[in-house]
Amino acid sequence: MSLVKWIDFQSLGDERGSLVAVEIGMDKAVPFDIKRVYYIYHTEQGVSRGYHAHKNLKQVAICVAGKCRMVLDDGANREEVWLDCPTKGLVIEDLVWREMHDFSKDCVLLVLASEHYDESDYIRDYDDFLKQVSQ
Ligand code: T46
Repeated sequence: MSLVKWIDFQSLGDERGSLVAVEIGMDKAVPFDIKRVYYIYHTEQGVSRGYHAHKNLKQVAICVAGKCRMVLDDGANREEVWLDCPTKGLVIEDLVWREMHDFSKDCVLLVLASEHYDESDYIRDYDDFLKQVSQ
């Protein structure tokens, strides 16, 4: 089964431009209650981010401007996708190693998260991650 799951958000555009609304509990497009929203921007050229997994955190990543390449790895399979469309959300489940590469200068990556920030939820060592997914 592919690690790559997309949510297609409806674009409510008109002649003035485009708008996407993410509402909780309406169409249930996002498969969890959102407890936190953060965004990554002004990433220096050539810098990669991520290199971790989460024990208990589901997220949806939407590239609202520019683009970046996301690598997802569940310990058995590794897949990569470009995030480059404000109407497409990438669902990232828990216990998935993620890396973000090749950020464009104008990239703004918006992330919807199912839990509050908790540093103890991070698995930052790839060998630890492999141990945890093989348990
Ligand atoms: C993820 C990928 C896609 C906070 O204080 N609160 C927060 O909610 C977040 C997300 C981060 N931080 C602090 C922790 C670090 O001092 O912000 C700093 C940068 O975080 P980090 O190095 O974890 O950033 P990324 O880009 O490597 O990873 C982030 C998320 O942390 C992570 O959950 O899945 O984006």
